[in-house]
Amino acid sequence: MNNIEQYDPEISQALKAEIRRQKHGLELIPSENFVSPAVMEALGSVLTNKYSEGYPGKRYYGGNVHVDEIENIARERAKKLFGVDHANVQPYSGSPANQAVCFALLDPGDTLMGLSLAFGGHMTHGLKVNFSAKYYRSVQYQTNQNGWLDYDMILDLAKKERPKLIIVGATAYPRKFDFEKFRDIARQVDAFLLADISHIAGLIIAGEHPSPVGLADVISTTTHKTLRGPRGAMILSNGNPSTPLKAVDRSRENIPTLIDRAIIPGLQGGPHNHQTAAIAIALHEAAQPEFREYGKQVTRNAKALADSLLEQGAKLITDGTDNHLMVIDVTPFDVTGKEAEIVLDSVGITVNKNMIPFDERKPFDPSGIRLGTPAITTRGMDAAAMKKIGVAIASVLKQPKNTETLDQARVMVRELTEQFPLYPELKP
Ligand code: DSN
Repeated sequence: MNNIEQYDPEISQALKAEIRRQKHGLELIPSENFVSPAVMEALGSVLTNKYSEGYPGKRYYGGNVHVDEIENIARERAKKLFGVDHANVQPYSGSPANQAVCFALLDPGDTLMGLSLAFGGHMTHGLKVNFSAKYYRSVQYQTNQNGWLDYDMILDLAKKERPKLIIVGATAYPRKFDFEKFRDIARQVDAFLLADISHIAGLIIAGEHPSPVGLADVISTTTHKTLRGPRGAMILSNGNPSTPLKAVDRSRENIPTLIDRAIIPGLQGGPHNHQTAAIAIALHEAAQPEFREYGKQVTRNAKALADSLLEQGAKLITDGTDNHLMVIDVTPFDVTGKEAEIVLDSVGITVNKNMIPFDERKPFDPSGIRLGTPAITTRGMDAAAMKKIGVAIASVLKQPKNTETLDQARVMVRELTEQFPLYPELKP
């Protein structure tokens, strides 16, 4: 058998270049992270060869004795780590997971309510062009002018629109969610409550964010963000044991069965078994005391980075952060979000352009950028490093055309990435 370098030089070259980019750059996109070598090993394993439609013990294919073992381990680890009765570890990723929740709990045309993407929500929370608004009636809530959720406003909207499903969760909200308030709102209008904890799952494990368990009816999460696993997702719930081969009523107690039946036969075919094994390994890692310390350092670093940026005169949405991310309004620097993303990329700092509340610009060139600390914290970076990064980002945004400033930022990136190496075993 040939390796990639011998068999496919074109792909090999691009892959090596990506290894160099990750090793020598500062990855500040808050939804990204660096998995362990063990997680990567599972992703590249023979498990990718196997079909396993169904669930452990109830498969439509033979030869699944080892896959059953792996999926059972993944499910048990997820249940124990989050403290829930049931875990489905088969969703291919976050969007399919949310699609499965909608498929399980709603009929086409039913109303769902989520945070608008333009205010930090996610496409699957009811964006006009997404399945969540094409097949369901979507009602969107917003933040207030300063970027904070306004729970009275959300309650008023829920009472007016009577959604069947309310979604709490975000991709660019720098503050904590009050899951109790969301539970009360959902109960008042007799709606199911979905907590999409994709961004904050690792922080919940680390005790850095309250858990929605016992408050939300169903919880979805990707596994590759603060949880630091492979790309993938899980759906967690409490209720009666799942009976995936039997149709059940749409009640809270039956959510485990409703979710399992929504995944297969509702939406998906064969689970990605290599991904399931990698999720199991990541859950084992997340159960270790070091992971708790990692999660705490992620939020400490986010605060340190936010403080450094504020000291340099940056304008942060909600004036700071209590989680792993922050959104900067870059208009005072006289650049657009797209320009900021490009110039920071040119010095080795990766961020993404992002809408700010009540943005007057368009999503492809909005007024903000979003940054976060999960990936650089995995490299071991600390508050002192955050201070340097904040100073460099602000100076680049203040003087995006000054070659000396850009060179100084490049030097800072090189020094930090050498001080905190990534994947030393990978030599491109
Ligand atoms: N694309 C993810 C993010 O960047 O937050 C959400 O799915």
